[in-house]
Amino acid sequence: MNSEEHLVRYKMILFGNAAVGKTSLLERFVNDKFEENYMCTLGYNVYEKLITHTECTISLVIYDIGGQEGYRDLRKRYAQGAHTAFIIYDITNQDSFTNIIKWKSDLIEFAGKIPFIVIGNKMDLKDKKQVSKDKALTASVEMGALAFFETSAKTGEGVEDAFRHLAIKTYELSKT
Ligand code: G3D
Ligand code: MG
Repeated sequence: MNSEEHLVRYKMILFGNAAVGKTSLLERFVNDKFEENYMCTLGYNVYEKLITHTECTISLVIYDIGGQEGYRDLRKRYAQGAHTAFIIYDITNQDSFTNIIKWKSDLIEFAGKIPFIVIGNKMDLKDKKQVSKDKALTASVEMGALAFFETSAKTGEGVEDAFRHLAIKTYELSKT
């Protein structure tokens, strides 16, 4: 069976404080935004990206929460049925890192025990860095994340790798 014949589809969500770069990471990663403003009354947009793997093609259907992300009810609806996730902080903002624990408990409460990876975004802003890579890596392992990546939505560094890694790991885990 070739990879085109075998398509798997995952709903992916992005959790993290406002302004950590969720939308920017998506815009960087996804070339073709599909159904722009789809369900905007519910406060989110949906994107799709295909990832080719040796055994299959993975369709990541990625939901981006909008400006009303402060509302718990909206986040709950946003997360329902998700298969995989990013938990994102901003490397220049200590509070956004402290909160990743809270984001993980919301994730489990709303979507169940799904695979996720931790992302430290804005790595281009090295001069303003507040969260060390070592500290973030340790926290990620303790939280049970599949992996930890630093990224920059601005330069693109690490972005493709992070999404690909998550998609492929999610698929591999689904086989076990
Ligand atoms: P959100 O969707 O998590 O709320 P956004 O975050 O994607 O809207 O990004 C919030 C701000 O951070 C934006 O700036 C955006 O340009 C900036 N940003 C996002 N990712 C990066 C990055 O990797 N590097 C740098 N330097 N900036 C980034 P504004 O000024 O529009 O608020
Ligand atoms: Mg956003």
